[in-house]
Amino acid sequence: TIDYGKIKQFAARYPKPNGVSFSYGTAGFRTKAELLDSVIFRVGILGALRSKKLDSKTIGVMITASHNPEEDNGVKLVDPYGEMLEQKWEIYATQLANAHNADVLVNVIKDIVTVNDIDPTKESTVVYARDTRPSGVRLVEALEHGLKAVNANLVNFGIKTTPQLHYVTRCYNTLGTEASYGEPTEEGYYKKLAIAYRKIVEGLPRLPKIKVDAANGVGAPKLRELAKFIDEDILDVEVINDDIDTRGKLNFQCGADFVKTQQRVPLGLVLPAEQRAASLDGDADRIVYYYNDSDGTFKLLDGDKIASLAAGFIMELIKASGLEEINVGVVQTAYANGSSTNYLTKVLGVPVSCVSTGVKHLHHEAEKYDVGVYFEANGHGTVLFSPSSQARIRKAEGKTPENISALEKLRALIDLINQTVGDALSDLLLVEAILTYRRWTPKQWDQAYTDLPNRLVKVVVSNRHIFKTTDAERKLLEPKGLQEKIDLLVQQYKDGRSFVRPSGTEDVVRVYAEAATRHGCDELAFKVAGLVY
Ligand code: NG1
Ligand code: ZN
Repeated sequence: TIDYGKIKQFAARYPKPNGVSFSYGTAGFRTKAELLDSVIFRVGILGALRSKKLDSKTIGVMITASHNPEEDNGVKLVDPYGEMLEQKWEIYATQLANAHNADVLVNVIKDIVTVNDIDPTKESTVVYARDTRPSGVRLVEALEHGLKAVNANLVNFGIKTTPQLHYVTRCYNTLGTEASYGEPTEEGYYKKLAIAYRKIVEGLPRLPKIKVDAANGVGAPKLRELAKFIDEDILDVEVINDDIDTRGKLNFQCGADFVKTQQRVPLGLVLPAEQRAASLDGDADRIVYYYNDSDGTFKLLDGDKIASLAAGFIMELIKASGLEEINVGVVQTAYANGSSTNYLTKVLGVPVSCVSTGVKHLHHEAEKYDVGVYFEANGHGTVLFSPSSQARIRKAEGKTPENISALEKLRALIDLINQTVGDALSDLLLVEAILTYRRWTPKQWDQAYTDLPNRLVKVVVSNRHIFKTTDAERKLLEPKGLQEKIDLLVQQYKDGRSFVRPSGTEDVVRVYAEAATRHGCDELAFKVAGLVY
């Protein structure tokens, strides 16, 4: 049961800092690590309540600030099947984090218990992990105190990537059932991926070596670990930016976010022409690929390119398997390059939906297809196979050798792809498998379509909350009249497109523009930013 006196005792050690207000957004809570102790203590309590509410299922908690600077940290709750926390509960997280003293905190907890009809006598279990940030040690302790304050069962999963925490959460909750997702261990995760990877590439010539920039984060040791489970005759990978011990190096001039926003190779990478490389972010849930052209131009193969590669491959396999009734769809956000959307709809002929920024939106939309491929342009994404499509693929026998071989590959893909959340390590193997199968160089992959020149700028405004959007964030409703002005500008540029939205993770408004020429795109972005400012 819940002992409110005990909660108060523990809470006294975690006073809320004055003058800050916290908000559980698309990335959970994320800010300077020194502000987070009380927040994470309370997240522990909420995780336990969520577990009690869901009949003692195991809830996940990940302590990370992804691609943010090293001095930041953050925390996210993970629901039983590896999904993001249910939206309604995000409000409780925010309320708990902002309770200004122990009495208010206890009242908020009591409210959550009453409103959700939670049986306080139920057991609760929370599995948690952190990335390599130095502040993580202290914040894990705060989390553990929150869990102990409500007598939850603690499962410390140690230092892990965000997707590994999602994986293990789902494994715990499906253990021994028909829907078992795998062994709830780090080793189980590697074995599952490694076996699936071999099934797809076995017998095919190995690709040249890939260099992977691990952003000096948790992806470095974990990719090395994964590589130990995959024989060198099928994967040749070199991990660079693997220094997780030197302060200040995490995400510094490296990693997926740096490469995507700066459009250049990370610090420490020497990349000869036409050789592929990839960058992970600080918690290894994002990946982008790139190469240098023979004339030295930097070419990015971002989340849109990965989505197109994956969708093309999966559609081909489904056709070859004889299960043509299985539909494939792709989910993007407004940040997807217009050329990618055009390629997907016109060349591949696959339906594309556009949703608001934030993984939970993409994930939910992707669930509407038999096979839903979703990627943000920044490299976060995965592929979801619906339970019924999985059952059909598992059951089908195939009539021809072509059918049978395609079915085997589809089955392997279901295991290779982390279906709980975008996973840089799983996505890396997915791309490597497809490139191996197609015998493609990065340049051949890149030839599917040419990105329209694009520009993303941040504008600092006095109050970003006055910007209200509609149509998957592609149009502004407020401030009144602004959208009409943007439309007038956009019309002046060939293939022009631009939109404005308030960031969910930073105190800025983002302006995106694309157009047929670099000059036109930059000018459009500049002019739209001028309207916003
Ligand atoms: P915001 O700050 O709301 O634009 C950013 C990314 C999202 C997503 C979240 C993290 C861009 C333009 N936006 O969101 O794609 O990754 O952070 O959850 O890259
Ligand atoms: Zn991340």
